Amino acid sequence: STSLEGRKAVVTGAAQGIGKAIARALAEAGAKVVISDINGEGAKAAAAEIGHGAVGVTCDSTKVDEVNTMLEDAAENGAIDILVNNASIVPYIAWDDVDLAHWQKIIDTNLTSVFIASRKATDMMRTAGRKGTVLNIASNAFYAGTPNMSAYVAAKGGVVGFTRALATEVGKYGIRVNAVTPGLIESDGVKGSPHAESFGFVEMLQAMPGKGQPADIAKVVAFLVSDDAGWMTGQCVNVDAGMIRL
Ligand code: NAD
Ligand code: 4PL
Repeated sequence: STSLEGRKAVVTGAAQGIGKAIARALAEAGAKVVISDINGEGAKAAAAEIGHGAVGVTCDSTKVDEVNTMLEDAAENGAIDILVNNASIVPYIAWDDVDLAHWQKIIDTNLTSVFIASRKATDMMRTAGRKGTVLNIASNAFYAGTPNMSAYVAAKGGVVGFTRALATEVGKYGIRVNAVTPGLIESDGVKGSPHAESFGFVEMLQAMPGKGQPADIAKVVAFLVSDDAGWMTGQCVNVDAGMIRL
């Protein structure tokens, strides 16, 4: 069933937005959730709001020592069952302003962070003999080549590629690795950014009208990390009201 009773989950970048909605959905399904974010105050506030035993911790997803310690603490001398790699920067930057410093910051935060947490979490799952699962948040911007976020689109393509490769590497241990590619979502981050101006254009491309909400993504994530998706791995599930047809 879709119940996550007794599962230990970590959601990165979950102080706000899509990550917070995912943390809420997993907690409501019965999981013990660690809300990890570089914004520790926000993570603690989100945990208090969500309840169900959720805990908020400060952790920079680009720092290997911080991530390893965060995951060991979350595992409580065992292993976590669910890792959701959600933390990322969602830039809006004209191509003419994209320099090497921006490129490296986005690749580090949005792609290398996924490797860092997945390396540690799947190693811990294997050691504990736990058939856990990793769920990566990519973006439909990878398919659309969305403007004003070239480094981001490249990083998300890397996330899709790594999802496929890691699924192969850890499948023999019963560990599943999947990704979700959201379309434009009215998250906390998007609301305060120029991306909020894109809804009109994006809705024109969607099969169904409306502004995507964090909960629309969280429901699909909750399914993919549950046993109901036990025969799915290496997949990218697109959730965007039909903007992209794969
Ligand atoms: P958001 O900006 O609202 O929230 C992102 C969170 O990540 C913040 O709490 C931030 O503090 C945290 N974060 C940033 N850098 C971090 C780091 N180094 N370590 C730990 N935490 C860090 O973002 P959102 O819109 O909710 O996006 C969440 C995910 O969904 C991201 O992976 C994003 O790329 C993806 N996505 C978003 C949209 C959208 O339209 N909102 C569309 C497709 C994909
Ligand atoms: C279609 O991932 O997928 C804006 C901002 N528009 O972050 C995204 C689309 C954005 C997207 C994204």
